[in-house]
Amino acid sequence: MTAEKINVPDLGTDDSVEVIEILVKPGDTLKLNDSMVVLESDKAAMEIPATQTGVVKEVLVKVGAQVKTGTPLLILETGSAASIPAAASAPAAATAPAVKAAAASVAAPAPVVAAEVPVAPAASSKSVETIAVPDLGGATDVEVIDILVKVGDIVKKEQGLVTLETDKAAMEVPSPKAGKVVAIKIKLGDKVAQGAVILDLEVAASAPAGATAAKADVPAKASSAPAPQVVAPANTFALVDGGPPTPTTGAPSGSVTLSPVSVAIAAAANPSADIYAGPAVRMLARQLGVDLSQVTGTGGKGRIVKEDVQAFVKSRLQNPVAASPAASGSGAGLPVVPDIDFSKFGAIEEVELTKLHRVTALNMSRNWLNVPHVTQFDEADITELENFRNEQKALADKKGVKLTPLPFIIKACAKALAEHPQFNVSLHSSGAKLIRKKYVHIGVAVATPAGLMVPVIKNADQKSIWQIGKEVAELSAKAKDRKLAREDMEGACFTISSLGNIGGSGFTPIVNAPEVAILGVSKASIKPVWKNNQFVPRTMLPFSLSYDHRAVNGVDGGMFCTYLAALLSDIRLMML
Ligand code: CAO
Repeated sequence: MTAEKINVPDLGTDDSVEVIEILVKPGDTLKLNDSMVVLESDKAAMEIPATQTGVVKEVLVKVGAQVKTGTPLLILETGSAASIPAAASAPAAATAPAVKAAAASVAAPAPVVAAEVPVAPAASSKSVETIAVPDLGGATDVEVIDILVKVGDIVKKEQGLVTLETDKAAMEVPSPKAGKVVAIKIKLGDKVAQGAVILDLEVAASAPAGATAAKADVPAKASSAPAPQVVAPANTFALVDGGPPTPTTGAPSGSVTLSPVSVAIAAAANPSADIYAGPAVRMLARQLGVDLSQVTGTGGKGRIVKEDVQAFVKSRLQNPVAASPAASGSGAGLPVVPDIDFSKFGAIEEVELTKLHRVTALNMSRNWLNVPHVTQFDEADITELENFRNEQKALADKKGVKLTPLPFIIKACAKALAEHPQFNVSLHSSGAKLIRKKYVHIGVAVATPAGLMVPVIKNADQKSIWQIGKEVAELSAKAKDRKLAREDMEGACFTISSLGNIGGSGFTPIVNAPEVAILGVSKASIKPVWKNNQFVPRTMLPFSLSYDHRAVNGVDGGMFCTYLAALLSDIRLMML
């Protein structure tokens, strides 16, 4: 064990900066890159990550202290040589790349004002430009967690194109120009670094060189090629003249335009909201399901600190009624399930959940806690459907479609939704109205090794069984290869979760809010059914319908199930 003094890394300036938050206390175990303190200059806030692993022995600074490059921050007790990364042998002032980048942007924020960079005039009135990932301060393997546009979209300058996330922060990459998206070159889950191509943008011809230079009140970085330039996204936060955070829209005179890296550090993870909080606080809020827009910041300049999030959760737990279920996403005053050291009882292994698993778990909890569920069970006599399906097998093979019962069930649900429109709604978060949908898009739960995904069959009511069968196969293959695009998974009115290929005679699916109902399909089997004064063998399909009892009452639920069973028992009814 050695005690190491951990100093403020190179901030790229001799000026003092303020310690605005201390994120660790004596006794805490730090992993590499865990945030230790938050420093704030008059231009940006930044978290200082640990450059070594170890246990905090003493914190040497207080909130409000003015520190500089090299100021001792804390004493860290470092463990065995094996647990200390190579960086530990570097001088104490050595910085992680992210910090260096952040520091550089604090010292001299690179003015990246794409629209005001003179470029050579284009030959035609339109040209296609490649938009790439901007400088991420050296970060690599940054995950694409959201694609905010699709091919054909017309985007405005500074409109978010994709969201990238490191384990420290998330940020939107804004469009450097207005234009039309003609191709998207990355997909969800891709790991990217600076220069990775995001998309191709068709833009109007650039203005002649120098045409806009006069407008720039900050020195624009000259660029010989029309390489992608990046501006700070609208509605992210810069600190203007040391004052409170102010939404930036472009680069107003006197304001500081943050580079993407400092944006990530100062205003990570929720680019749309006017929230002043660091990445660690945002991550905590995400983990606890707290909407930061509802939290009052008590830190300097109204900054939300961890204690604010904790106090918010505490108050909601003590007064669950005050929590608006629709808005908070949690809203139940439930005690937390304790973590237990299971190794006391036998061998164990800890397995990290994938991001998809974590998101699914969060959504399941949110839906389970917010939606008052009722589940009804029924079964449909699909003997004739199965006869018909088997008759079509040869044709299905010819068409290259795997004709399972599922496309028929999707089609029947689409028809049942059209006939029972009270199931094709979403409740507004105000609780004062509902939104009726005039389209019928049906989600299908697909289990993949990475987790559960729900691609959507759009306008299922207007499609043939063949089309639906083909789409289910294509979308589930895409899901399994993690190739689903955002638009493949959005817009569902109703979801079907089929365990028909697995077994079981019934289950209670969880409503995929804001939808209000979900169908669980179990395995069909031949059963004796009392008909015409005798038992006859019939193929019976068990199914269950869970619905949000705020939107749908029991009678409607019963009628929906009965109607669905009738459609599946006699598929000719679907044509009426
Ligand atoms: N009863 C009896 N047999 C059924 C059936 C049912 N309800 N549903 C499907 N089958 C049969 C099919 O006919 C097929 O058999 P054949 O090859 O002999 O025709 C076999 O089961 C396999 O079907 P499949 O799974 O390949 O195709 P599908 O259209 O039924 O389902 C898909 C497609 C993507 C939904 C499925 O592959 C899948 O991922 N299922 C998991 C869904 C899930 O995870 N649900 C739970 C989520 S909520 O916790």
